[in-house]
This record gives sequence, C-alpha cells and structure tokens, in this order.
Amino acid sequence: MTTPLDAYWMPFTANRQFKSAPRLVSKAEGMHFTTPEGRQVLDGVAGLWCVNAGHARPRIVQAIQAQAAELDFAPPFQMAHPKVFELAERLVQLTPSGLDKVFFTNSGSESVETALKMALAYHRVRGEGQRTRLIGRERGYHGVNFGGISVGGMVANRKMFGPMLGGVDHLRHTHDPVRNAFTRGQPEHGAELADDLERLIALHDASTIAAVIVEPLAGSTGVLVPPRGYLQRLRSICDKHGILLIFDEVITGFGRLGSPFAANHLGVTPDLMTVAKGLTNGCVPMGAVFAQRFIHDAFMTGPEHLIEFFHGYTYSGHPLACAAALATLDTYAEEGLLTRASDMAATFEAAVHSLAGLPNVLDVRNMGLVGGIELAPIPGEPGKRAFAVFLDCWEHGVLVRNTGDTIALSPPLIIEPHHIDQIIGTLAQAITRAA
Ligand code: PXG
Repeated sequence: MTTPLDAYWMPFTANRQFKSAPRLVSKAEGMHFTTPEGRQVLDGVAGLWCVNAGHARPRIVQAIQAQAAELDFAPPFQMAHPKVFELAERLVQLTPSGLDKVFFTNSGSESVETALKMALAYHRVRGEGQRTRLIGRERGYHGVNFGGISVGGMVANRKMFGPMLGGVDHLRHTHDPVRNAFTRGQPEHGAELADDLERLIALHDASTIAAVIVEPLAGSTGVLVPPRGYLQRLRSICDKHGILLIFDEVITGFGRLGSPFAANHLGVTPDLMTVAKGLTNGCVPMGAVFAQRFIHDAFMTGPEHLIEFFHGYTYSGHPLACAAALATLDTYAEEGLLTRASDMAATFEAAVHSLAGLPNVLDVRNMGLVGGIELAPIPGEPGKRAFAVFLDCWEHGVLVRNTGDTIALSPPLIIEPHHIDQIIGTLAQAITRAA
C-alpha cells in the first residue's frame, strides 16, 4: 500500500484495527474477490447481503456503462426518464399482489425513512392524524437514519444519539435459544410473541399507532428466523386494529430465502415493503418502497396540480441505478436466481448444521441461503471470538460476516456445492482455532 489510510473515516469499522492490518479488495468476479496482492477470497456474504447474482455480471456491467454514456442524470421531481417507469412495472410483477406501487430511494436506510413517513402521512390524509406511534422490535435493524434507529433495536446503534423519534415502542424480539436452538429452518416455538403487539395496543390504544415495522428474518442482529406462524399472527393483529404492517426486506428481498421476497415465501403480505441491496445486485446504490395500492390512492386527492407526498431524493430513480436494476432483473430471470435459494437450501442447511458440534457453537440457524452460527462470547469480551473467526476466514480465503458473536453467511445465489464446502470447511477450522 502506498496511499496513506489516514483521511478515510470508515463506516461500521474498527478504524484503528483496520488501519494497522488493512483488508483490501480491488477486483471481483462471480463468487470471488481478489485482493491487491492477487489473492482470491470466496465471498460468503454476497458483499454485504447484496451481490445476489455474483460479481461483475456482464449484462449489468454493460448496462451501467451504456447508461452513463446515454443519460447520466434526469431530474426526478416533476420530470422523469423512461427506464424508471419500466423498472417499476417490472418490479411489481415480482411482489405479492396488492403491492403494486413503487417509490425509489438510494439505500435501505432511506427506504425505511420513506416507509415510516408514508405510514404517518397515510393516516393523516385519511383523517386519522392521531395515529403517530411507530412500533419496531428489539434486535431489529432498519438502517442508520433517525427513524430507522428509533424503531430499530440494536443498542450500539442507538445509545449515542439522544432521544431520537418520540412515540416509538418495541415488540420483544423472537430469539429463544432455550426452546429453539439448532432448529433447521423456521423454529416451532414463538408465534405467541406476536401477541406482544396486543400488549402495546392495550398500553397505547390502537388509535395512536400508525405502523409496525419488522424484518421478516432479522439479518444484522445475528440471523433470527421467524417462528412458524409469527408473521401471520402479527398480520392479523395489525388488520384487527387498522395498523399498517411494514416488512423491511432489505436483506430478504430478491431471492435470499428462495422466493422473490420473504412476503411471497412466507405467504404474508405487508402494507409497505422496503428493499435495497439486491435490487441492483449492489452495483449502484438504490432502494425502493413498495406500497399497497390503497395507500397510494389515499394520497391522490385534492387539486391535481399539487404535489401529493412531500418527499423524495435528488437521486430517486437515478438512470444508472435503473439501468443496473433492469439488467439485474434480467440476470435473475435468465438464471432462475430468485428461486435458486430454494433449490440450494437443503444442501446449505446440512452444511451449516455440520458445525453444530464444534467448540463454543451455541446455536446454528438457517433459512434459504442465510446461515447464522452463534458462538459463546469470550468472558468479558463480547464480539471478540466472532471477530477472530472472521479474521481467520479472511486470511484463509473466505469472507464471512461477524455481528456480535454470531457469524452470518449469505452467499451469492449462484453458489455451487463446492463453494459451500469451502466456506464451511474454512469456517470449521477457524472456529476450532478460536476455541
Ligand atoms: N434494513 C435492513 C433490514 C438492513 O439489513 C438496512 C435496512 C439499511 O440499508 P443501507 O442500504 O442503508 O445500509 C439494512 C442494511 C450486516 C449489515 O452486517 C447489514 C446491513 C448493513 C450493514 C451491515 O449484517 N443491512
């Protein structure tokens, strides 16, 4: 390395540790990153849960290159370009029926803010403006903006930042290792945890609650798979009380569980659904919010020359992002990637659960092409053991992700069995060495 590392303040990174031993990648193709020294690293986490079709896919690369030359930018307010409509039409073919309106953003965090604002404004335009309360869940991750950290439930992401949004409350999380440890797929126990929403309704009254937001499968907080029946129960409680249900599908969207979205996969349709990441295969920043038609239509009143929803971003529906997303959808369709996780799930499940007997493995969780291996923390040093495993895997040519003391796996959906063997083999050795 010749360039000094000093100026760049890195996000969600142990900056001093990193700069003392940098981990750089300079190229990527298919299932692999390449380091500046020319070392190959197998990508066990699809970059950061986003490169679902694998790296440097030719269609996507070409689409971005061509778009940059053809139309670099189009103003998104009171103006548009053709591809943004084409993309919206294509996307709503994939969502559960009803979710047929799309609003574009540039990240998962922006999608969450947008969905929360839509929920509040929806109630207000219908004359229920007293519904201002937002309900999140403990151990939820909804990005890093103020709305998202307010409804989110990760202590480290919240504690430094003051009072955040007022009028927010949280459901209990669904992690129950006593009853559910080492479950393959969805746990048997815990549907009744959805009744926590009834408790909050009894406390606050439903007439004050605008929306509930949850990740169908919580990724960042260590792969928490929804108990059987839990999301269905949440849906029916929301329906009973006129509360909107928001699914944050930033991780679960675009094939991660084996269907286009968790909503399709689990047969529960939310009122609003946030996505990002796999929307463009991680190639150009883009997020989106899908809204039920009735939510959109509630805004379409009043004089026609007036703006209906005072919200949007300079880069909403950016031409480069639209081109990347369209080519991504083509790649997903050509290769059947949005359902491929279903085909690979059994192989992946067996491989991940083969780690169960290793030292310090407290739990193994999986669904689709997501795996979580929870390790016992080193006493008094939370997170250190999983970080050591992450570093060890990196040094031995596999990229995994550590969150707390859980190792998360979310490989590109193009993964083949020999890649799974390499990831699990490397991980097994690293876990053994970290004992
Ligand atoms: N919602 C969910 C469910 C996410 O997983 C976001 C919102 C925010 O997206 P942006 O694009 O604003 O980052 C996310 C992001 C991890 C990890 O290690 C996961 C995310 C981000 C950083 C780390 O699991 N997911």
